[in-house]
Amino acid sequence: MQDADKEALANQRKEPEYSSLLKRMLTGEKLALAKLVTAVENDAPSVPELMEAIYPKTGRCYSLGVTGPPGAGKSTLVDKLIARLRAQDKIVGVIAVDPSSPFSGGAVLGDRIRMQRHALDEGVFIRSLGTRGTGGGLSRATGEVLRLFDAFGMDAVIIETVGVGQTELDIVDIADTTLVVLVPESGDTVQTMKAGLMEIADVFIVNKADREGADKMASGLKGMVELNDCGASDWKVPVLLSQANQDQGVDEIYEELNNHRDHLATHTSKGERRAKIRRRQFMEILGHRFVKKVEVLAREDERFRTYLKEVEQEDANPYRITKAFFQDEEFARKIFDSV
Ligand SMILES: Nc1nc2c(ncn2[C@@H]2O[C@H](COP(=O)(O)OP(=O)(O)O)[C@@H](O)[C@H]2O)c(=O)[nH]1
Ligand SMILES: [Mg+2]
Repeated sequence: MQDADKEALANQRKEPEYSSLLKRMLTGEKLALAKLVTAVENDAPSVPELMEAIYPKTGRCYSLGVTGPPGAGKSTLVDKLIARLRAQDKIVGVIAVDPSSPFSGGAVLGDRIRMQRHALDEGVFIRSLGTRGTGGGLSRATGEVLRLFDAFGMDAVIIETVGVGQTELDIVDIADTTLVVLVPESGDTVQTMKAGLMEIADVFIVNKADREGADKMASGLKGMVELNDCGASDWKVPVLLSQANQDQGVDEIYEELNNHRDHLATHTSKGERRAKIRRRQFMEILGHRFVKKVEVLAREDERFRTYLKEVEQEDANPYRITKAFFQDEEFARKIFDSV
């Protein structure tokens, strides 16, 4: 049997299981949602089918990205924001992403504790994602989990990520609004610029306002925001002080989030924005499936292995061999027949 046939058969066997999970998820069953999230996290073979099926049910929820250095108080703040959303009867999803950890262990355990009081709330669903199992595609997995949450019927999804200037997870591409949480210890504004936070922040928070240097940090950020304001956008990035652990300044943050959301609704064409998102999703899905296909070939295809052997040779030129690979019609067929 051909590899592709085997894969199709395996998918068929799994299909009933996934489609019943999907039905249960769409009727609001959290356990079914949890299982589907795990499938997405593990990049299970049925995921493309699954995502295709739920896609028409997405595009309704508001997504909020919360990023900043470790220990800035992101989870503490998220906990307080969940409370605000719940007070308005919104169904809330939280995705806690830790790109630095292969396991969704340490940091996320802290997150869980910080958000503990919401764990038993029917209207809150908290899930953590580490790099383990995601095939390196943490950004893909996060986007897909967000779409699952969206299809489930969440009104708002908060994505907490550790932002240390890494580009692995481009939260801006995923979230409607991006909140950057800094602390007085985060250093000067030059560092903030270097980390690229200026470009991604829709709202800046200086948390731990009880600490020395908070006002200075905030005014530095304000100056930077003004300088950066080149009129390209009508949105003026607010800089707010907070003490998340004391629930201080959180109402103002919540208000600005709503302002930004309204701003998006009135100032940007929804159609245009969505088109851009779909274009990016298409490129991402295409790239991901192509890479996966090549990985399968590398593992299972005898003839592909001759390429690998060749490239391992002392004087091999990987560029020349890549060119030869692309000119090899058999592989073109193998890749495109079964993607
Ligand atoms: N002093 C002070 N500590 C805070 C404040 N907000 C949060 N914390 C504490 O900072 C620590 C790290 O918070 P956490 O929310 O886990 O940070 P995260 O890593 O950004 O998610 C915890 O011990 C919080 O209680 C604040 O405004 N002031
Ligand atoms: Mg945290």
